[in-house]
Amino acid sequence: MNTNSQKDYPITPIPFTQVRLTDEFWQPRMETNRTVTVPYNLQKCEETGRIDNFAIAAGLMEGKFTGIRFNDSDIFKVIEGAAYTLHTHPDPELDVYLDAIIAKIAAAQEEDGYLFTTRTIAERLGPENLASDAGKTRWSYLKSSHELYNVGHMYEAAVAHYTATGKRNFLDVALKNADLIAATFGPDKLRDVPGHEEIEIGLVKLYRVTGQQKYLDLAKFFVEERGHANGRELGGEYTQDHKPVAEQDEAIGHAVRAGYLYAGIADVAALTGDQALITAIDRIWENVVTKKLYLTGGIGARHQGEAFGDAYELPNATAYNETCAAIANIFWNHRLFLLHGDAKYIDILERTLYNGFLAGIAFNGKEFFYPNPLESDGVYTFNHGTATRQPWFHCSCCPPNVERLIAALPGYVYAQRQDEIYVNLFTSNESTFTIAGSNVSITQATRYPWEGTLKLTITPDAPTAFTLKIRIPGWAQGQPVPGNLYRYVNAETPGIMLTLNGTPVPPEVTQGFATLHRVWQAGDVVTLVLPMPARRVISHPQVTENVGKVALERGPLVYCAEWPDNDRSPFNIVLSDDVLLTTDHRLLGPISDRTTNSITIIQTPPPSTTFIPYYAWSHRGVGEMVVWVKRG
Ligand code: FUB
Ligand code: ZN
Repeated sequence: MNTNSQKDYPITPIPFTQVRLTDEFWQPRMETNRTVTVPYNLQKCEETGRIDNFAIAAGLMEGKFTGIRFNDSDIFKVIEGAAYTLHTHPDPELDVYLDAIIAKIAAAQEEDGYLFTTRTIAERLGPENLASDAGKTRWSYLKSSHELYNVGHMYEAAVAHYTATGKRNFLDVALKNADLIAATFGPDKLRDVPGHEEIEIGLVKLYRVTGQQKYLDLAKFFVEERGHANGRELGGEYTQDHKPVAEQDEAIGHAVRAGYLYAGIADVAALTGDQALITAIDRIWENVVTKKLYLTGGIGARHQGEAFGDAYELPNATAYNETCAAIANIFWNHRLFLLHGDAKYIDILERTLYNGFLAGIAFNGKEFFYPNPLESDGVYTFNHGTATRQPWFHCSCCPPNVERLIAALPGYVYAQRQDEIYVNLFTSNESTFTIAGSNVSITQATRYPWEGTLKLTITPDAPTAFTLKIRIPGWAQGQPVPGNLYRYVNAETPGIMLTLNGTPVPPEVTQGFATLHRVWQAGDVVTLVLPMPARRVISHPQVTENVGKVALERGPLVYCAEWPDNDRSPFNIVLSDDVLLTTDHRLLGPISDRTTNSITIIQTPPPSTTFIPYYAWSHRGVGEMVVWVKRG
């Protein structure tokens, strides 16, 4: 591990290996992820030639390059997710299988560390193997080649694999490649940047695991070199390469690229203390949450360029909202929380997690959305050729990305700053950590997101003084997101109740956290009640598509109206402000399994209108769905 006494995030996540989910919402999804999605993604990588590309590059088998120039990255992400599952569920068969794939990856690596299967195959077997836009020679077309993007994912995967297994077989491949890149790029070397960011995050992970400064320096170089035309043509807005990062103030261009860049900037800023980068990243965040964020936490409004739109350009049916962009948004907001300690970032993370992200994968763990619109007529084939989830894609960045996030989800629940513990996400779990020299366990019991009651049982191995900081979500305080992009029609907030060992404690909320400091004794119990009425939300008037419309939320969930639950088209629903909204538990018809016990919002008197959680839409065939209905 890195032992440098350098700057870093002041807050550290409690690792996912120390948090065991026991809840009914996420734990079954993690199990589906481990038992279905991981093997499914591996099988897809086999079937589609993604693994063979490495074997062919290595000369281990005959064939030709198949697919897109960045297909290498998909198997890296799948390995990363699989490695996380090995931590918690040792699986010798999976371990051996991953080693076999890693052996092919290692064999495909060129003598000097270069790894990019399409070029290696092209050089061995002929130029027809060079995927389009890969660039004629090494590093000659970084704007589009994805040479640096692919290996960024490899670094993340290799660190995950090394951490899970203790084996260096993958890490050594990654380091050899990173050493080549560090020897090639830099202020006195080749001054160019990746056209698709991602390597910055990967390099920081390599730095953390090895303690080698050169990897952090390289990440810093790639961040700072953007927007500087030192002997090259700038990539422009699409790749966030239009002006220096420290001068940027608007989320722009391809949304996944942007999200990974912003996460990478946060990493570099935290590790170097660079205030100009922190100011820039804060400004860009402000821009997103006040002008470019969907209610679901999705980002990237336009299909064209998979890109952010202009301020308030948030169309519903044609919303792109790539699942990978939601994931990037989660990564970015998590890092900003670690930097600033403000709950508003976890609020955005939570909104994205339960809505814009979770819709991206079907309950069965093997069908996926790439774009995530907020409205569908059941006809427009927004999902790269279909109007419902698909079992993989030709360009299949999203399915492995979903896998790696779900596998690591418990790592987002808690965080620690010296003798402070942050309770960020609400989900039943058992966790252990060390604080002020004591071993402490926290058991969290809740039916979140269906109910807003939370019970925390604290068990230190000896009485220990520390501070417990429990997030009070913005939605519970009458504000869906910071700023005025969205607001509740009725901002009145029912009282939040906090008790300690049965005695009410007035919640003192600082930076969005209720703070309790005391000498904790084994068996201390804290309860938090966050009332969860169904609430109407409206948009800023400049979101033209939503003028005269209203959406419904309950707790962290955004709701939608879908065709099977309503006897009229969801497009014809009119919801007046005075009609009573009641909530109910119900099973979503034929898609019943343990995870589908949903809450609906019913309009009385009849005709009732039923809304289901947005993440659950499109499980019962193809048809109409709307998030924003007419306000009567
Ligand atoms: O370019 C690699 C990935 O493919 C991007 O992150 C996605 O948006 C998709 O275009
Ligand atoms: Zn994607």
